Amino acid sequence: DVNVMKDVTLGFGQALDKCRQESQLTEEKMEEFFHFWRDDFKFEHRELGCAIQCMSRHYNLLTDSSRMHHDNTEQFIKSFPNGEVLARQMVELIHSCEKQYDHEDDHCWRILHVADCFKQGCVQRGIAPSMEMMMTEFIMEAE
Ligand code: BOM
Repeated sequence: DVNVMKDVTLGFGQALDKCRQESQLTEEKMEEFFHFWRDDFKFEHRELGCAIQCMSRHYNLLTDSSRMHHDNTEQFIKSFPNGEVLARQMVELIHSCEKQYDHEDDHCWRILHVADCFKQGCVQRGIAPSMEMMMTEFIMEAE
């Protein structure tokens, strides 16, 4: 459900500020994390992969080999309202994306490809939130 994905993204996105410095992800490359869902968003900066790695670590969602920690990720998603409706589906989608890019040894690049694959999978499954939805919620939270 798109509402669940909106909440999970905004929750996950809370870690962006903490991760900007170590990942070198400047505001020109990504202003706010929810821009991830824009139709025209390009997955081209390695720094974004590094930032997602840092953000995932912040929530303890990665294993020692920088792959998704399945149980922790499922619990993280379930910590949001109605998260249980998407948790398994998201974990399976991310895992199938990880398998496609397992040959990539650079963690930042691999995670960037996995993130792109994850987004495409969400769009195909109709669980990707619209940009309008993301902006509205983001502005409401800031007020
Ligand atoms: O192999 C490393 C796994 C990294 C997972 C990357 C998945 C895509 C994350 C970007 C979007 C996040 C939105 C919600 C958070 C889901 C946990």
